[in-house]
Formats: sequence, structure tokens, C-alpha cells
Amino acid sequence: MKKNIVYKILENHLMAGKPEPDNEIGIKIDQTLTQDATGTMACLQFEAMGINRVKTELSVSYVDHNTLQEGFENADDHRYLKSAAARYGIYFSRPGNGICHQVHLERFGVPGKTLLGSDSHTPTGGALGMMAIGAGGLDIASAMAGNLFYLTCPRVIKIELTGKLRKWVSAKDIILHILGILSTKGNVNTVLEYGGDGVKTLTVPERAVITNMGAETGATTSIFPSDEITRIFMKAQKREKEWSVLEADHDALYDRTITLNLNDIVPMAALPHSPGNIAGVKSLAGKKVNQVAIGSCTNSSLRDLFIAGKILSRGTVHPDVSCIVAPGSRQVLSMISENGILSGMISSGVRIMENTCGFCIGNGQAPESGAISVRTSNRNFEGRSGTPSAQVYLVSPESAALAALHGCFVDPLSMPEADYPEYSAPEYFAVDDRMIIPPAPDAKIEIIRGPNIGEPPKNTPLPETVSAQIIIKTGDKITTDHIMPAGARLKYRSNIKKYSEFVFEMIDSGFWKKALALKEKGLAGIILAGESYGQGSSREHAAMCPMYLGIKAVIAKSFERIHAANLINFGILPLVFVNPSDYNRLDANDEIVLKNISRQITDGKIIITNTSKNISFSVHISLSTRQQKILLAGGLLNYSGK
Ligand code: MIC
Ligand code: SF4
Repeated sequence: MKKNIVYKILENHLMAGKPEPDNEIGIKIDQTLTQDATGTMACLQFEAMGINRVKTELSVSYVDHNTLQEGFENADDHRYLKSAAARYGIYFSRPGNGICHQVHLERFGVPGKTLLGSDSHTPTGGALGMMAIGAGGLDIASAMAGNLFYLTCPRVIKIELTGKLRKWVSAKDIILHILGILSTKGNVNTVLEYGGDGVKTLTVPERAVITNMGAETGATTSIFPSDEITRIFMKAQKREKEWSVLEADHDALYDRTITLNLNDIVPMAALPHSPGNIAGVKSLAGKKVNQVAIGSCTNSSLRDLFIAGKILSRGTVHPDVSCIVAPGSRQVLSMISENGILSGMISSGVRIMENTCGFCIGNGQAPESGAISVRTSNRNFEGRSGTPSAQVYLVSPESAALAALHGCFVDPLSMPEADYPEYSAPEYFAVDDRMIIPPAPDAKIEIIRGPNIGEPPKNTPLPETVSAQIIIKTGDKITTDHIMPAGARLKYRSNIKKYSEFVFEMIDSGFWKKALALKEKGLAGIILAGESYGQGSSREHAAMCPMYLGIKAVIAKSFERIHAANLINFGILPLVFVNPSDYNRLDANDEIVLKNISRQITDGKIIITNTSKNISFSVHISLSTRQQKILLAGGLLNYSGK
């Protein structure tokens, strides 16, 4: 049979289930990646599993998210992670070494391997021909313990690229264009596989922009072939030996094909407040801009900073604009400091930031009230920048640099072609792994915990009858940023009792108190939601903290993949309306009852009685036998018997 790249990798790693769309399959995970914001809890969960050393081929723990050390909490987490990495056989990428996805691409990714990461942008690794998937921390801990990763076998959409990008148009415009077609919902359990002649015109860092932001479609991952371009990149990273070719068979089968001629792509932008709200930059030309932020795991490679830096160094940052640049890695930073790009940026008035996630996650650089902030990152959810009234637009480095100089949006295609900076990738990158600490040769290492680091919370098995109250009714597209805010709140990630006080902070800051009051009365809490609940970040705290507050079910019109899996891992029922209009008949404070849970879960359909309104309605839940057992046990940690 003619195989696409996705099925070639899946079949090579298949350990359970039939590899057919919509079946649950279990695959072997070769590599894992964790970062400090999700990784501290993942590591605590790994410890709770009682395994001596990780069982993967490679596991790397990065510190890149919570690097603003206001108070002792983040530094304590870093110290804990460093000691746990040495103890359990994990490589440790020190703070200052760079953003996990950029560094993993540079130093560790290998074509044809599986990578599971506790971060939704793990698919960045697909640029090297890896099957790279984001998941909740508990799933990563379980993979580090040598267990299989279970996923719904995906459908594969082929994105056939032809032609070549014009000058002033770049990879970010391609993925924004694709988001305009696919949107941020309705792509659960699909993989985007790239092919066609246009692929050969894109270098690995450009492919990585596309696989990175593919996460915003909700797809399981995105993947490129591993070809000659991949070999050249890996050689330049002094890792040519780890390269191998990986291509789809001629006439391989796909669920659907989308063809894009790269010559037709124009500069694009995602408008507030969704990465799926797409328009051409031309339609924004002249609109005033207050902040420009260049960086994040989407656009912080040497190529991107070279182009942006060349443009910026031709002038001065506009007096009404605050322009910041955060390089993606120490490798990128050291190369731009050697080739003069950094000094060009400094002289144009750029504010140079640490090479971390920083502004992207609202850790510092919150813009002024009501600001128009133009960013090269991948998410512009309301409030994520740290300023609730800000309007965030996502664009390419080219569009961002022009906006910084002009103080307003400028259509890059209105610039003379001859002014487009010429970039050619270096023969060798500045490889220096001294900021990556290999694990200790044996397990005789003391693990150091600070006072903010608690135990992973435990749940109780699901009772046969759940008497509950709806605490909140949200709308569509609720992101995990809405459920569990990041930014300044992130430092409580290792302290679930404290972090739980911020559940739904932006929508209803009293949520946690209401939930705890119900819990004390012996009633469960229910969350009611619209379409695409749980978009965005993989943060399992968006399930773990509601669990801590006594939430037993989320009833929604639809769920996003990673969040639905996290809810199951923490013993919360992800229930989908059979008839979506029933959503309109329910309200916050309604009391509801779910009976005969174990039988109804097995049937896949549950009848719920609303005792406040004297009505009943049906929801469905589609679970494998394994997932049914996890839910009834009260979550994955209980199910694993630990
Ligand atoms: C994000 O971009 O939202 C994050 C912060 O990287 C998250 C991970 C987290 O919540 O720590 C993600 O994308 O999964
Ligand atoms: Fe970090 Fe932003 Fe990338 Fe998330 S999206 S990993 S916060 S840079």
C-alpha cells in the first residue's frame, strides 16, 4: 500500500491498536521534551510513579518559560528540575539556553522519531520529519516511564506546495494563510503533511515556522519530509550522522489535499483575538501601532532575526513604538552578536530581551492600555499579553520590523524588491552545548524542593451518581489561557492549592470560591461550554486545578484534543451535547444529576436530569475501554495504581 509520511512513522512505532482513522492506537515514544512551566508537575508525577530512570531514548528538560524570577518560586522550580534531571537520566537545558522548540530543532530532533512534549508547540519538530506531538504533563511523565502514548489515529491532510515565495513574503504568511482556510476549530485528530515542489524552496527553520503555528489549527501535528534540505540543516548543526531520508510514497493516500501556490501568498495577519482571524496586511496599512515584539518559538531563528534586524537597522524605531526582540536560542543570540545584526538592532532603538518565551506568554512587556501590539508569536488570545485591553496582531518578522520603523502597519509588498535583505543560511551554526547538562551517570543525586513545590493532587474514583451544580456557562472557543491564566500567575504552577484560586480568573474571579463551597456541601461542580473548549496551551493545570476544586464534568458542544485528554487524565468527564441546542436550555446554578455512571459511560451516552428545570438531555462521550477505566478510577495516576 502507498504510504504517507505520517503512517510510515506511526506503523514503525505502533504497539497497540489498528492504525486506521478514529481508532485509539498506542505508540512508542522515542524522545520527550518538557519545559519548566509544565515540567515541574510532570516531573513530580514521574517521581510519583516510582521509576528509577527514564526509559526513553532521550528526554530533555528545558527552562525557558518562567525565567522572570520575581520571588523565589521560579528559581526554586529551576533548581528542582536541574536536580531531578540529573537524578532521573534527563538532559537539562539551562535557563538562558533558549526556547525549548528552537533548541530541540537545533540540537536534538531526528527525522522519523517520535517526540512527545508537554507543550502544544512540540509539532515544531515536524520540520525535521519527526512525529512531534504536544500533550499534558502526565502523558509525558508516563512516556518517560516507558509507557505507550495513546492517541486517536489521525486523518492526514496533504498540503501540496507549488511555486516559490515572493520577496517580502515569508513562512509565517504561509501558515497564516492556511489558518485562514482551516481555522482554529474542526481539525481535531488530523495531521497536516506537507509535500510538493514548493517544499524544496523552504529551509528547516522556515518549515519550523509552519509546523509550529500549525498547532493553532488544533491538528495533532504537522510534518515535512526529511530531504536534502534537512540534511544540509543537520550538517550545519554538526549532526549529519543523525539524518535519514523520509518521504511519502508516490501516490500515497490522503484524506484531503489542499494545494497552495507559494507565488500567490501575500503578507497576512491574525487579528485580535484569535490566530484564526486572518486578513491581509494590506488591509491594515496605515493603522497606528504602539508595540512590536519579535521572537517566540515561531519566529526567532537566525534567519528571522537576520531579516528583521537588517530592516530595523536601516532606521530608528518610531517614537510611539516600543520594539522588543527576544532571540530563540543562545545559538541564535551568539550568531547575531557576531554578524553585526545585534548592534544594528541596538542602534535602531530595539530593546533586547532574554532568549526565552517572555512576552509571548505575558511574562513582562505587557503593552500600554488599549495598545495595538504587533507580534511575531503564535497566539493573540484576549489578555494573554498581560494587558486585557490590548489588541494583538500576529504577523511575519518582515511586517513587524516595518511596523516598528513606520509606527503603523505597512504592506511589505509595497517595498521595493531590491530592498529585501539577502539571507543565506550559514554553512555551520555556532554549535556550543555547554549550557546543556547531561544526566548524572548514576541515580545518587539529592532532589531539592523549595517551599512552593507541593505534591501532585489526588482525585477520588468517580461515584455511580453525581449530584452537581453548573457553576459557569462560557461561550465558544474558551482557551486554556481563559481557564488557567499564565503570565504573572505561572509561578504558582507547582502549588495547586494556590494556583486553583485563579481558575477562570478573567471570566469569573469568584469561580474557585463557589466551587469549593459546593465541594464542602458534597456537590460536584460542572462547567458548561460552547464549541472548541480548551483551545491553545497543553497546560494540564486547566484540568488539574478544576479537579482540585471538585469539578466532575465539562459539558460542551466540542472539545480540543489535548484538553479533552487532560480532562480524562484527571478524572473529569468531557461530555458533548447530542443536541447542541440543549446548551441554550441550561444556565449557571442549575442543579443536575448523572446516574449509573459506569453503565452509561460504557454505552457512550449519558442522560442528565436537570432538577432545577425538570428537564433531561443527552450527552455523548466516546471513550476507549482504557479511557473508561481511567475515568472511573478518578484519573491516570489512580489507574496506574500509584
Ligand atoms: C503556551 O504557548 O501557551 C505555552 C505556555 O507554551 C503552553 C504551555 C504551558 O502552559 O506551559 C503550551 O503551548 O502548551
Ligand atoms: Fe513559549 Fe510562546 Fe512558544 Fe509557548 S508559544 S513555547 S510561551 S514562545
